[in-house]
Amino acid sequence: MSERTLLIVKPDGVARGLVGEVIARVEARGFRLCAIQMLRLDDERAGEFYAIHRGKPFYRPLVEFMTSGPVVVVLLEADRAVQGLRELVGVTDPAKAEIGTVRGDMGTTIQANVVHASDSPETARAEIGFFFGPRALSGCA
Ligand code: 3AN
Repeated sequence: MSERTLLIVKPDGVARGLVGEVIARVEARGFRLCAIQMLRLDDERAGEFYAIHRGKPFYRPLVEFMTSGPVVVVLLEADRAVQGLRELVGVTDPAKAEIGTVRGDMGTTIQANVVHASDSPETARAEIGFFFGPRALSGCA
Protein backbone atom coordinates (compact mmCIF):
# COMPACT_ATOMS: atom_id res chain seq x y z
CA MET A 1 0.00 0.00 0.00
CA SER A 2 1.31 3.43 -0.90
CA GLU A 3 2.55 5.33 2.12
CA ARG A 4 4.31 8.61 2.82
CA THR A 5 7.37 9.28 4.93
CA LEU A 6 9.77 12.08 5.76
CA LEU A 7 13.48 12.24 5.07
CA ILE A 8 15.76 14.97 6.39
CA VAL A 9 19.28 15.49 5.13
CA LYS A 10 20.88 16.82 8.32
CA PRO A 11 23.36 19.74 8.55
CA ASP A 12 26.38 17.43 8.16
CA GLY A 13 24.94 15.92 4.98
CA VAL A 14 24.18 19.34 3.50
CA ALA A 15 27.58 20.79 4.50
CA ARG A 16 29.41 17.80 2.99
CA GLY A 17 27.55 18.07 -0.32
CA LEU A 18 25.70 14.77 0.08
CA VAL A 19 22.17 15.96 -0.74
CA GLY A 20 22.35 14.78 -4.34
CA GLU A 21 23.79 11.38 -3.41
CA VAL A 22 21.11 10.77 -0.77
CA ILE A 23 18.26 11.79 -3.06
CA ALA A 24 19.73 9.75 -5.93
CA ARG A 25 19.71 6.62 -3.74
CA VAL A 26 16.14 7.26 -2.65
CA GLU A 27 14.94 7.83 -6.22
CA ALA A 28 16.83 4.77 -7.47
CA ARG A 29 14.94 2.66 -4.91
CA GLY A 30 11.65 3.81 -6.39
CA PHE A 31 10.54 6.44 -3.88
CA ARG A 32 8.58 9.26 -5.47
CA LEU A 33 9.44 12.85 -4.47
CA CYS A 34 6.33 14.75 -3.33
CA ALA A 35 7.82 17.90 -1.79
CA ILE A 36 11.27 19.21 -0.97
CA GLN A 37 12.47 22.20 1.01
CA MET A 38 15.75 23.60 2.31
CA LEU A 39 15.45 25.43 5.61
CA ARG A 40 17.26 26.24 8.81
CA LEU A 41 15.66 25.12 12.07
CA ASP A 42 15.83 27.45 15.03
CA ASP A 43 16.23 26.27 18.60
CA GLU A 44 12.52 26.19 19.31
CA ARG A 45 11.55 24.26 16.15
CA ALA A 46 14.38 21.74 16.53
CA GLY A 47 13.45 21.25 20.19
CA GLU A 48 9.84 20.65 19.22
CA PHE A 49 10.82 18.21 16.48
CA TYR A 50 12.92 16.16 18.91
CA ALA A 51 10.59 16.65 21.93
CA ILE A 52 10.49 12.87 22.43
CA HIS A 53 14.20 12.99 23.39
CA ARG A 54 13.81 15.85 25.91
CA GLY A 55 15.68 14.98 29.11
CA LYS A 56 18.09 12.56 27.42
CA PRO A 57 21.81 13.38 27.65
CA PHE A 58 22.10 13.84 23.90
CA TYR A 59 19.07 16.16 23.60
CA ARG A 60 20.86 19.54 23.87
CA PRO A 61 23.76 18.52 21.61
CA LEU A 62 21.21 17.12 19.15
CA VAL A 63 19.24 20.39 19.04
CA GLU A 64 22.48 22.37 18.68
CA PHE A 65 23.62 20.11 15.87
CA MET A 66 20.30 20.29 14.03
CA THR A 67 20.36 24.11 14.17
CA SER A 68 24.02 24.38 13.12
CA GLY A 69 23.24 24.71 9.41
CA PRO A 70 20.54 24.24 6.79
CA VAL A 71 18.71 20.95 6.35
CA VAL A 72 16.85 19.54 3.36
CA VAL A 73 13.42 18.10 4.13
CA VAL A 74 11.93 15.64 1.63
CA LEU A 75 8.42 14.18 1.53
CA LEU A 76 8.52 10.76 -0.10
CA GLU A 77 5.94 8.23 -1.24
CA ALA A 78 6.29 4.51 -1.96
CA ASP A 79 4.82 1.15 -1.05
CA ARG A 80 5.79 0.54 2.60
CA ALA A 81 7.72 3.82 2.49
CA VAL A 82 8.40 4.11 6.23
CA GLN A 83 10.06 0.72 6.68
CA GLY A 84 11.70 0.88 3.26
CA LEU A 85 13.35 4.22 3.99
CA ARG A 86 14.54 3.04 7.43
CA GLU A 87 16.21 0.09 5.71
CA LEU A 88 17.83 2.31 3.10
CA VAL A 89 19.07 4.72 5.80
CA GLY A 90 20.46 2.11 8.22
CA VAL A 91 20.62 2.08 12.02
CA THR A 92 21.31 5.22 14.07
CA ASP A 93 25.02 4.62 14.74
CA PRO A 94 27.05 4.68 11.49
CA ALA A 95 29.63 2.37 13.10
CA LYS A 96 26.91 -0.29 13.37
CA ALA A 97 25.05 0.49 10.16
CA GLU A 98 25.40 -1.98 7.28
CA ILE A 99 27.63 -1.12 4.34
CA GLY A 100 25.30 -0.09 1.53
CA THR A 101 23.06 2.00 3.78
CA VAL A 102 23.26 5.80 3.78
CA ARG A 103 24.56 5.94 7.35
CA GLY A 104 26.84 2.92 6.90
CA ASP A 105 28.45 4.47 3.82
CA MET A 106 28.41 8.18 4.67
CA GLY A 107 27.76 8.72 8.39
CA THR A 108 30.59 9.80 10.69
CA THR A 109 29.21 9.77 14.26
CA ILE A 110 25.95 8.81 15.97
CA GLN A 111 25.08 12.52 15.90
CA ALA A 112 26.45 13.38 12.47
CA ASN A 113 24.63 10.50 10.78
CA VAL A 114 23.62 12.40 7.60
CA VAL A 115 19.88 11.73 7.62
CA HIS A 116 16.70 11.40 9.62
CA ALA A 117 13.88 9.07 8.55
CA SER A 118 10.46 8.76 10.21
CA ASP A 119 10.27 5.65 12.38
CA SER A 120 6.55 4.74 12.06
CA PRO A 121 3.52 5.71 9.93
CA GLU A 122 2.15 7.75 12.88
CA THR A 123 5.45 9.62 13.34
CA ALA A 124 5.63 10.15 9.58
CA ARG A 125 2.19 11.80 9.55
CA ALA A 126 3.18 14.09 12.45
CA GLU A 127 6.58 14.96 10.95
CA ILE A 128 5.11 15.64 7.48
CA GLY A 129 2.56 17.96 9.10
CA PHE A 130 5.33 19.64 11.09
CA PHE A 131 7.21 20.68 7.95
CA PHE A 132 4.64 20.79 5.17
CA GLY A 133 1.41 21.61 6.99
CA PRO A 134 -1.92 19.83 6.93
CA ARG A 135 -2.87 20.73 3.34
CA ALA A 136 -3.21 17.79 0.99
CA LEU A 137 -0.36 17.75 -1.49
CA SER A 138 -1.39 17.03 -5.04
CA GLY A 139 0.44 14.24 -6.84
CA CYS A 140 3.96 13.04 -6.34
CA ALA A 141 6.55 12.59 -9.07
P1 3AN B 1 16.90 7.54 14.47
O1 3AN B 1 17.22 8.86 13.79
O2 3AN B 1 17.77 6.42 13.99
O3 3AN B 1 15.44 7.20 14.49
P2 3AN B 1 16.56 8.37 17.22
O4 3AN B 1 15.22 8.92 16.82
O5 3AN B 1 16.64 7.40 18.35
O6 3AN B 1 17.34 7.73 15.98
O7 3AN B 1 17.49 9.58 17.59
C1 3AN B 1 17.34 10.82 16.97
C2 3AN B 1 18.71 11.41 16.70
O8 3AN B 1 19.35 11.63 17.94
C3 3AN B 1 19.64 10.45 15.94
N1 3AN B 1 19.48 10.53 14.52
C4 3AN B 1 20.99 10.90 16.41
O9 3AN B 1 21.44 12.01 15.63
C5 3AN B 1 20.73 11.35 17.83
N2 3AN B 1 21.06 10.30 18.79
C6 3AN B 1 20.33 9.21 19.11
N3 3AN B 1 20.93 8.46 20.05
C7 3AN B 1 22.07 9.13 20.35
C8 3AN B 1 23.14 8.89 21.26
N4 3AN B 1 23.16 7.82 22.04
N5 3AN B 1 24.14 9.80 21.30
C9 3AN B 1 24.14 10.90 20.50
N6 3AN B 1 23.16 11.19 19.64
C10 3AN B 1 22.14 10.32 19.55
